[in-house]
Amino acid sequence: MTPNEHEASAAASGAAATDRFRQSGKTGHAVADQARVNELASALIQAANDIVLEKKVTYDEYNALKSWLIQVGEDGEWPLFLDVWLEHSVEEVATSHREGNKGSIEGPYYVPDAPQPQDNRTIPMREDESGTPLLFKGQITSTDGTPLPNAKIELWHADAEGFYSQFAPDLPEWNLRGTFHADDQGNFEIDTVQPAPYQIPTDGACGKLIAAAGWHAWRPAHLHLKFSAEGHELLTAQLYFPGDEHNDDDIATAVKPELMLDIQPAESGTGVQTTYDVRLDPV
Ligand code: MBD
Ligand code: FE
Repeated sequence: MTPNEHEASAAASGAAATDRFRQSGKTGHAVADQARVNELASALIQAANDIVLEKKVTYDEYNALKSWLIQVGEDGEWPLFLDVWLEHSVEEVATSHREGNKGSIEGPYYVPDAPQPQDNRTIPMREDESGTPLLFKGQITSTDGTPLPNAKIELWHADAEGFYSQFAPDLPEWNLRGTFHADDQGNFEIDTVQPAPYQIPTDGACGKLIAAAGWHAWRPAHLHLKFSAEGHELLTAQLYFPGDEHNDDDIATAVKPELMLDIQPAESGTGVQTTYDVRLDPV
């Protein structure tokens, strides 16, 4: 853990992400089917042993792995580690049957029940929130084109310095987190600001691995979204900004061409705007 409390330390954001996961209702789903546990655990152990034998892993390397795994836990970075390096494949399996819009991983920083702004339009932000104003609008329909009145839109994203509220210090609790509803034609318009690219904490176990392997720690700037409507599958997505230098080498492998926004100068004259239409799969 870093002694500097003013930074978004790995241990602090890791602890927050671990707490969030424990409160999420996603825990405790023990896989009851013994045959399935046997199948998955055996395959994972076999894959790890195959690597040791094939790569001729030494005792020094084995012990480095052991201390690193211990540190992942101490830093609370299991949610970060899994969501960065594994969730994209789970998401692919979970959504491959869909005909509607592509989704992407949820990541470690979602918080449910974000406030619904009174104007159903402006995401909670500081009075002097920095960043390019962004009007994000679109229409939510079923895959057959039927508008989905009152569909729910949850939006959360980093600020213009790349920090997420509730996972970095000194930010208002719900900064840049909001819940909105589409109108009777499924249309929505949300005012926010453009997020900055996100760098995974460099001072924790995940950062240590990234440095040791000579990788970079960046995700391209992104909006996180959940779209939901009665009778339809929940769509968890991320949307990206053309031109970001990390669109092609996202550390979390969560970019898809269908998730690229079309960013235009705002008709209002201030900032930018983008239209993104969403088709949800019926259940
Ligand atoms: C993020 O902001 C994120 O979206 C993911 C997937 C992992 C780490 C930080
Ligand atoms: Fe993110």
